[in-house]
Amino acid sequence: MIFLLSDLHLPNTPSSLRDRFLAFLAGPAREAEAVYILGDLFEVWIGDAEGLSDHAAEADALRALRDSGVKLYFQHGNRDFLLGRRYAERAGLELLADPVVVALDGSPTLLSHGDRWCSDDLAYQRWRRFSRKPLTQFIFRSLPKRLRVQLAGAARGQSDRDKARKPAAIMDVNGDAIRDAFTSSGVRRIIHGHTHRPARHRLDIDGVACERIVLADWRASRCEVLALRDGQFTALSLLA
Ligand code: LP5
Ligand code: MN
Repeated sequence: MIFLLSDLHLPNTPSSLRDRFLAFLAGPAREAEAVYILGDLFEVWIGDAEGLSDHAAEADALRALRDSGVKLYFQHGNRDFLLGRRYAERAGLELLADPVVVALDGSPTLLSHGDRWCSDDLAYQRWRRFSRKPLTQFIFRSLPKRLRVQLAGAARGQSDRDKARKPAAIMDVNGDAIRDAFTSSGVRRIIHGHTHRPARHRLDIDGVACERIVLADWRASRCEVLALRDGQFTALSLLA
């Protein structure tokens, strides 16, 4: 069995979502061969030093799961793209490129956080290019914690204000970007998160039947992971 999840947005304060994630790691995840976390596991990430103390419980639980023999993979989201090797090593996470093709149950599958395909959201794509530059990240990482907290808060505030004004359609993936992703990778299946629009879309790409699966974001009323067993996908709810 393989589990895939994304967009938990775990805060650095106690939360029911964190409790459910820890219970998942100590429970159902133990049955898995591998767990793929496709980004935005954390609400915001300003550096590994802060992450190691604020998210020590998650690191310990992930590490215990890894030590029990379950492979753990992590892709960066647009909130936690600064998660680095130090935290990954501590938590037993293998960092994956975005996008990446992996064989899931024998079928090549393209995995991504998904934000790269929201190409109609020009303001976001500008921010994405800027914030992913090594120089930007180098400067940000060298700032004192107080300033990094302030800047991350400013970016979050601006993002929320901008989102309130954006048409919903531009915050979804772009059809041509998805078509390009299918044709350039040659896969028949894409799995991603980010858009908070969980669904299974069947598509015809140049006469080939393809599928795009969108993972669910977590909230108080929905904590869901996608399970793949014997070629079948099912959503597993973690709400008691
Ligand atoms: O995250 P969410 O769901 O609100 O919306 C996303 C897009 N927004 C973002 C911005 C993040 O929320 C900010 C997270 C910061 C974490 C890291 C620390 C800072 C590192 C700094 C550099 C290394 O990803 C949103 C999309 C939406 O998804 C749907 O796809 O629309 O995009 C935007 O809102 C983009 C805005 O239009 C512009 C971004 C504002 C940035 C303002 C800069 C001010 C501070 C400068 C900091 C260096
Ligand atoms: Mn996201």
